[in-house]
Amino acid sequence: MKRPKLLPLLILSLIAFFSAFAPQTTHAAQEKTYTFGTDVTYAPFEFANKNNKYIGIDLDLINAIAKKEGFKVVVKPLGFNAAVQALEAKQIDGVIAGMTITPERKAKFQMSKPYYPTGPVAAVAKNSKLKSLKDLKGKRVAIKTGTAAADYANSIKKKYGFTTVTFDDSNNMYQDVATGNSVACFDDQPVLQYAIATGEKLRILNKPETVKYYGIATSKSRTDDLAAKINAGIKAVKADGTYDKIVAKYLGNGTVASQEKKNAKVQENDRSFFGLLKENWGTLMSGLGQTLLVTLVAIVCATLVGVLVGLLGVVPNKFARGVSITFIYIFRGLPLLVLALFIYTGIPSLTGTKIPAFVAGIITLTLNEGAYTAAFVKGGIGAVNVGQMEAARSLGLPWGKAMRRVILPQGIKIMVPSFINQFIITLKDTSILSIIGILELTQTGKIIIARNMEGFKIWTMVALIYLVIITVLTWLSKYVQKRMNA
Ligand code: ASN
Repeated sequence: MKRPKLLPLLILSLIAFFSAFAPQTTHAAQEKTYTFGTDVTYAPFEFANKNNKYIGIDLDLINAIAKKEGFKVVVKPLGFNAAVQALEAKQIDGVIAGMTITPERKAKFQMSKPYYPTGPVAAVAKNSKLKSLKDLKGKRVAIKTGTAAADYANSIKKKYGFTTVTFDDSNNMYQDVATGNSVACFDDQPVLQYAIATGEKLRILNKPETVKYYGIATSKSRTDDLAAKINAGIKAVKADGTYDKIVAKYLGNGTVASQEKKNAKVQENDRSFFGLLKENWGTLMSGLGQTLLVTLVAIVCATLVGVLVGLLGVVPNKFARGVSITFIYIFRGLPLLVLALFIYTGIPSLTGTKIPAFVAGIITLTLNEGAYTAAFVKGGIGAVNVGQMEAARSLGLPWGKAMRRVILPQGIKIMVPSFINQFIITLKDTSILSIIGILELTQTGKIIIARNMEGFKIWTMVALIYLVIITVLTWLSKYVQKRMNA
């Protein structure tokens, strides 16, 4: 039979592959794309709509600015504090998240021209008897990490004698007040007003002491003209009426009544478990897709690293064993969350090079799960009777061959259950990566709940999806295990 002409085929596919990545010369490709971090939910400035698409004044504003100034934007809902940290680490180009311009922030970041007036206030449950800040004495108050409202609350904490508890997003903070765990929360006036107008059972307690403004933050050390473009863009959209249109689109004539009408429409949706499941199915599935992708890549990388480090731990070489012990010690010892933040925001703030969230997530899981894998690989080999190695060696087999032919086949059988266990743990651990903004299943759940406040039903759905996948994974592993033993 004639051999297929492989060489031309190979060359053709290489050309196709590289041309896909070659710089495009079209105009569109020359427009620079900038990434902006935003809050998970901060309506009317940023929030997910019914189809889980991000909308809001901030989103429309940055898109209008980009259009005017000829650049492209990608907006990532990281959560406010995480977005600010990502900007500090230069992982993103800017933050647009209802971000108050404060002297401290001006010192740290390049803050744009002001665009919307704001100020921190306290809110209590609608039916609460509290009347003023004085009534907060001895009570527990909710604040949100890293916000101007939290700084304000902390600054008057002593004077009014309350204690604080911290949340990562506004929605959780409001829930804490609604359930009565905290008697009040501190957030920005326009955001609280909107939340109340759209059905949140809260009441604003006081007036802001001073008027502040929202601005868009970029990094101070940039050498390009992004900050100037943003300022020029804000000026242009304010001058030509685009900005007013954007605000009117979300706030209507600004009255509570118009919001209540909108809210009534939302209530018409099917709020039953299956209604919500149907409505959010696509989003949940895309989150699951990301979870599975991260899990799969991480399992492959962690297994490779783990087996390698595990083997290093049993070779007759002190240095190699030292490397193995240190690796396991460090990466098994570090909490996954700390490791993820260290890689995603810690390292880039030192080196100045971006690490995409997906890559940072994979590195995190590879190091952590790899360390656990290394430990049981080492243990599995160690569990094979020492007599076996001695016997193999006395038969004249060199160490490497004895390891491969005699010890490993027995060791691997011992390790299989641990591998299965580790795969399942890896799948579950991906949820921690929601902290660095990977849109996996858990983060997807958070975003949906931030929009519809259906915590119980949505977390039940998320939990069920995890359980289904873990069950399938377990069955699959058991099947492989049986085949191996057959
Ligand atoms: N308004 C907050 C601040 O300026 C930001 C936010 O919660 N999205 O600190």
